[in-house]
Formats: sequence, structure tokens, C-alpha cells
Amino acid sequence: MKKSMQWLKAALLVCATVWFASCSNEDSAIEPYEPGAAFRAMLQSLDWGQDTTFVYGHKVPDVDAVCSALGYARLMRALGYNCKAKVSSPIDRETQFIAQRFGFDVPELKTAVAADTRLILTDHSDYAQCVDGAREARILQEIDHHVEGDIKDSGIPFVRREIIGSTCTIIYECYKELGIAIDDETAKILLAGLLSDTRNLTKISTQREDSVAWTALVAQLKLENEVAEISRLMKEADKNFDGMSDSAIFVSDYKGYEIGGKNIGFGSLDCKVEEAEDFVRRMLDVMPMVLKDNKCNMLFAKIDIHVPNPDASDPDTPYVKDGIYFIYYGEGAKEVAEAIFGPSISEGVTYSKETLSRKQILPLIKEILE
Ligand SMILES: [Mn+2]
Repeated sequence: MKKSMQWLKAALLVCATVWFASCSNEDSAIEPYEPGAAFRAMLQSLDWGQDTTFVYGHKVPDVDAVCSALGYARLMRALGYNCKAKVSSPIDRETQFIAQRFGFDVPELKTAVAADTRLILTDHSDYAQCVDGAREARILQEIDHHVEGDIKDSGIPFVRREIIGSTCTIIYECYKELGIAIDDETAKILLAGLLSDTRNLTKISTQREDSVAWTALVAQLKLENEVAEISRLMKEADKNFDGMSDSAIFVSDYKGYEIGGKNIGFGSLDCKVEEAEDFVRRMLDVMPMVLKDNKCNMLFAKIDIHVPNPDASDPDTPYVKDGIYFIYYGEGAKEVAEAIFGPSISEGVTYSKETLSRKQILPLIKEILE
């Protein structure tokens, strides 16, 4: 997978440094190479100011957004930098569940920041997903596993982007490179984000790096016998919509983007095939309200269709994903949806046999609107 240019440059620098070190020390004792040295030097070079630097995941935070911010704030504090994790909107049910189960405190809610506040962003790369006020803030660092968004235009001094399963895996790597010990509470925080974003290493976005972090964290916490059950309960908490309004369900996994000057809202939902007709209708009904509430020009959602597992020998997996409905609302949204997925199957609804993720669909939308 393609990683950012910054990271490529860093890798080349590392190679060059190793090569140089190995050439120049032929006759003398070879200096031990410390991979964290460049990282530490970069951190020291940042303009930290006097006030607390806030570490934020994306708006409508999921477990990875919350835990990557918590984990990175802890790492920065261990290095002597005055950082604190916050959330820009309330935490979800899955995060509440795992924080209680693992026994860690979730960040306080702080919905906006004043101009010139110093920020570190995790798990997002788009201003539309930032805490309010971020455009006037000073963004010092971004640690993310999504494709590059419009935050790159801020002149941000440090970006670390790896297209892997979870931002918490990247944070784990940062601890290792910097030689900072991961205490058990931090291990739980990082594992929580990793379990959630990769669904216990089962999602297609999972990479070798995620497995390496998972193995180390599970072993440290001695959770070998519990991890599958914890992951199952996290997923259950995530899909527990009891007592929620249809508009709250629509935005339960929602991200905003600014693409070609338009505000785009993009939800990610699931339904069982036998409930699909009713569910799609309910979501279409609330789209005008969600569009208005989130000040969007266009609103989309992909709805994963879950069908009974044809492999009856696997009782742990009664349903499997099979295709998506891609629903749309707002001026110009129909043209975008149909350009990607073909003619609507009913007003507001297109269909794809292929089960595409939001990460896969987003570049297709960008291609049309930019
Ligand atoms: Mn994530």
C-alpha cells in the first residue's frame, strides 16, 4: 500500500543513515543505531508553547479515535510534553463498554478550541472531522491510517500516515521506536482501538503491523483466552441501537468531508437482508434532517447487507456481508451516486454487488467532485 511521502522520506533517511553509519565506522566500534533518535529530534523541534496541547481523534469518535488520542497523549507526556486527550463529540456505546471493561477513563468532552490552541490529531486527516476551531489552531502533528485529506494544507510540521488497520497500531509502533515502556493500562487502551478498527484482525484493512501489535499487547495483558469474546461484546455494543432515534442511528458511524467546495456527509450502516427494505426506507426518511443538522450539501450512506452464511458449518458467523446499498440525498448527490454505482434501483438508492468500504468509496467521490 502507498504510504505518505513524508514517511517515504523518513524511511530513505533511515536507510541512508544506516548505510552511512556502516561505511564510516569500518575501523572503529559501530555506534548503536537508535531508530527513535530522529523522532525525538522532530518532537523537540516543535513549537509547543506554554499551554496544554490537546490530542483529538475525529468527531463522532469511535474506539480507535478515542484510544489513539489517549495513547498518544500518554506517550507525549512520558516524553515530557504537556498533552491531554479530549473528545470533540460524545463517545459511543462501544467505547463506553470497553472503557468500563478495561477500566480506563475516557477523555473529557471539549467541543471547540480557541484560536492558536496547539493540537495533535489522530485517526483523521480532514478538517470537516476536526474539533471546531481547528482551522484557526496550530496543528503540530497528525497520526493517521486514512488517506490524505485537506489538513495537509495547514503547514503541519509532522505527519505519520500508515495505511494499516488501526491508528492505535501506529501509536504502538511509536512507543516501540521511542523506547517508551507500555504499561498495562496503556496496553489496554491501544488494544481496544486495534480490536475495534480491525474487528479482532478480521477486517480486510488489517495488515501485518496490526497482527504484530495485537500479539504483543494480548500477551502482555494475558488475554489470549478472552480476546475473542471481548471483541464480540465490543461489536455487539457498537450495533446496539436500542432506544436510539433513526437520525441518531444514521450518524452513529458518520464522517464529514469537504470535497471540491462541497460539504459531504457519509454514514456507514449495516442491516440484515430480511430487514433491509424497512431499514433503507427509515434512513431515507431522516436524510433531509441529517443533511440540515450537519450543514451538508450532499449526504451519503453505505449500508452493508448481511445475508445468512452459506457456510453452515461455522456457527459463530451466522451472517456474512454481501453487497451494499449506497443511498444519497441533496443537490447533485444522485449524479455522484449513479456515476459510481449505476442507475438507482429506487429513488435515493443505488446498489453494488461488491461490498466496498467507505475508505474505498471516498476516492471515487473525490474523482467526480474535484
Ligand atoms: Mn481508525
